[in-house]
Amino acid sequence: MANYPFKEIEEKWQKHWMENNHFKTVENEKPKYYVLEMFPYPSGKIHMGHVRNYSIGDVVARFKKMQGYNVLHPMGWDAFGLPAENAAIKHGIHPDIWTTKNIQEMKDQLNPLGLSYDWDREVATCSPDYYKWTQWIFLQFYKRGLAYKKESRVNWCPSCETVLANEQVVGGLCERCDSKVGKKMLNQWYFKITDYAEELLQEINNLPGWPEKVKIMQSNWIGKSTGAEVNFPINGSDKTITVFTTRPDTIYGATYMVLAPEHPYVAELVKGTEYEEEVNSFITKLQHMSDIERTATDIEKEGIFIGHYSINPITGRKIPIFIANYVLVDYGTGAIMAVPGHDQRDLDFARKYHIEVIPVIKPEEAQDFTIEKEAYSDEGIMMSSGDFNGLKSTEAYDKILQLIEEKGVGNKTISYRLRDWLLSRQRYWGTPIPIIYCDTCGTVPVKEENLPVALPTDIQFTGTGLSPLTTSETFLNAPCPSCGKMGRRETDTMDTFVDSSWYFLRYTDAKNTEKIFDKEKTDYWMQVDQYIGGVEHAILHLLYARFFTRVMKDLNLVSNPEPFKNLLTQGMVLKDGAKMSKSKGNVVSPEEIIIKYGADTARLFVLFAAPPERDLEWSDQGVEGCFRFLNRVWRLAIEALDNGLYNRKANTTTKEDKNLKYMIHNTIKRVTEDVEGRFNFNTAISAVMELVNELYKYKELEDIDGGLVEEGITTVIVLLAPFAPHFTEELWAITKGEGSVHKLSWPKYSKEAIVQDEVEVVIQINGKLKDKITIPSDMTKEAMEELAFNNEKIQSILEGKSIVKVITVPKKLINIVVK
Ligand code: ANZ
Ligand code: ZN
Repeated sequence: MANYPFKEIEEKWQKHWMENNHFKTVENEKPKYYVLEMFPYPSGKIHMGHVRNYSIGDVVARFKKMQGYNVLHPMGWDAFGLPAENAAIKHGIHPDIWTTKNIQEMKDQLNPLGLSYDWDREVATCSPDYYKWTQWIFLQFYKRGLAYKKESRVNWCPSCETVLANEQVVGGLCERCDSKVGKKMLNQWYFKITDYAEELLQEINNLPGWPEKVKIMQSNWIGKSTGAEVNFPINGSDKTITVFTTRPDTIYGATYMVLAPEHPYVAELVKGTEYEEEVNSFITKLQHMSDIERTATDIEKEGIFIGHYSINPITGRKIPIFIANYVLVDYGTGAIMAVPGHDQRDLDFARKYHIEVIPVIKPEEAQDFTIEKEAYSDEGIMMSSGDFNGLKSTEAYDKILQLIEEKGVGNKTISYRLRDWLLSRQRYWGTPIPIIYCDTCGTVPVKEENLPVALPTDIQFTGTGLSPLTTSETFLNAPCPSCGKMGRRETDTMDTFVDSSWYFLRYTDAKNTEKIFDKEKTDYWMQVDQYIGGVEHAILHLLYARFFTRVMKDLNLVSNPEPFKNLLTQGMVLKDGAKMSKSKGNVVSPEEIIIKYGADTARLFVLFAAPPERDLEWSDQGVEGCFRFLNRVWRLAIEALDNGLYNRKANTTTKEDKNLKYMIHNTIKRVTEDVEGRFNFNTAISAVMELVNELYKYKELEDIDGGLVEEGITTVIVLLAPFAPHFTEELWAITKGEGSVHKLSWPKYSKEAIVQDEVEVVIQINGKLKDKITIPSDMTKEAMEELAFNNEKIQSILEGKSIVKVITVPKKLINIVVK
């Protein structure tokens, strides 16, 4: 038989589903289920990673629908961002046109996959009816003091003359032009995510449906440290330097102090001294290093003595002050007391610059304790620490902290690594920040009724550091919302992470023109029951989305402060062991697979080849195998129908009948359990494959039950429906003649059918396993014992021994105790 006509079938059903609004969703009485895949950037091309992501989501959506849920499964576009602007500069095509064209092209590539999206809820973050609300959120944040402007040190590419996000600095170089990236002071907009640091951290504990590794990454990113701030007076000056330390117990071992080179005191302290020049050139040199590089453990520690000393407020010891590459200005207080005995970075530095090392904590059993190349960072017993000697370091920690507070030289504090979120971008293709600057009134927010602040079209892409918006006369000048005099608009646009921090809420009420969304609708749909996306979003996107949702909860816009109940981070698609990418030239395009085998095979393969969380290795044979499997199911169903197998009456209920019945229902059980919660689509599919094999064997028997064949084939079709939606829809139509397989209820297995009436029992001698036998499960104790004693293996072991007693547990074991 020829291959099944996938092309015809897939086109037919896609058209049918579309015309019949098959995937339209409205709120109703049923329990709801919201499944969401992270929306794509409209690059114009769908790749295998997308196919995998969306196939996973689609199986969940279709499965839950069959389980009786009202399923929300929307799709949209993360449509602002740099590539559109680069295309504009390079090809002279307007970002709007470029983006719209790409969205259409991607839709044209998505539709052939048969995904069950409700396209009526589509959003594109670059459309004014979406970014109007992004601006509205900005205004709410601004009112609450959660959006503010500050002068700060940012990554600056001197060649592109623009600010870069940390992620755009690769190995100290600009992602776009490979120039060395520097630092520059600029006035920028921030979101005060640090206000929510503690909440965002604590509530990670209430996300049982998130992968552990993602939770750990978020915790580390927030990076809470408890410790103390301690004031060290500068010798011969009225200034004090405050350090942040997590180890007050080591204060007796502080042998020098380090300031971040950018610490505001540094310039003052060296001004006009012999150190000034050297310090300045050191700072210039460091500007080319990212914070990540500077704090890497294996980086060469470098620094300079700046000619001053400070006084340890607990010991009175006078210690030299350095600046060094490894201390950052925007963590803690930008200054540290250096304890080389117990901190590796300090030790490396001290050895290099011949600074004294004083160990103040030793391992509990140690006699003569010295430090060589490795700092001792564990707990232990205090030494060289005055009155605290001999105490456990954990006790000394509290006592020294107490002393610091009593003496009034410092206090307990908490420090977070999380920084406020810099959202200003000097770019065109983003959401304009709705602010007007007025000479009289200062910084004035645009009135809500005047939103959106629309992106103008009369702009030039200068390719320099100024936002292209500065070139638009129509945009730039605007009356002050407060006094009406001519003011000037903010020309920065927002980081695209802002757009994607709330799109999942807009889907619940995507076409609302009056409000950002109706609370009743978000209350009905939220939380997202299952969110699916790449692990590369484990930190920023997911943290920002959590932050936004928390703020919206505080604004009473939503009820649940956590947006995503369950999170699945899917693995990558590899080929020849490497991630598929253009640069490696190992890309398999979804289009070519769909043309050759159809979408159902493509879907089946990406779901079958690996569990969703693992990386998936592309295999042409694997794809071929999935295609063959579908054809095998096709032939089975068509042949059974053509040969009248369904109508064949059986006379007996044979052992084979019972076995097939068992297989059918056990497959339902396995697939249900594998798909539900565990998302083990690969084992679910292989369970169906086993059932198909069994049906092939069964139909060759002489005496078969036609009803059972029909039940078996129907079960295969229904169980495969979420995976291969067109294929199963067509087979359903052919074999049943009416209805949609996707509107059926998910099958339930019969408990009776999966009771095995045979069980395996073990035979033991003196409690040791000797043999296993299969017996009817209702066999009596006596009959079991008789079988055991007639077993040849057992007889030979028993020879010459005397039997003390026999312990028999029905359905489990026979234990013969001998002497
Ligand atoms: C003395 C000390 C002794 C420290 C010791 C550690 C071990 P976490 O845990 O990551 O928060 N530190 C403080 N501010 C810094 C900055 N701006 N740049 C670089 N390092 C900084 O790290 C806190 C520890 O890192 C602080 O505690 C401080 O060194 C250093 F045996 O103080 B510690
Ligand atoms: Zn004004």
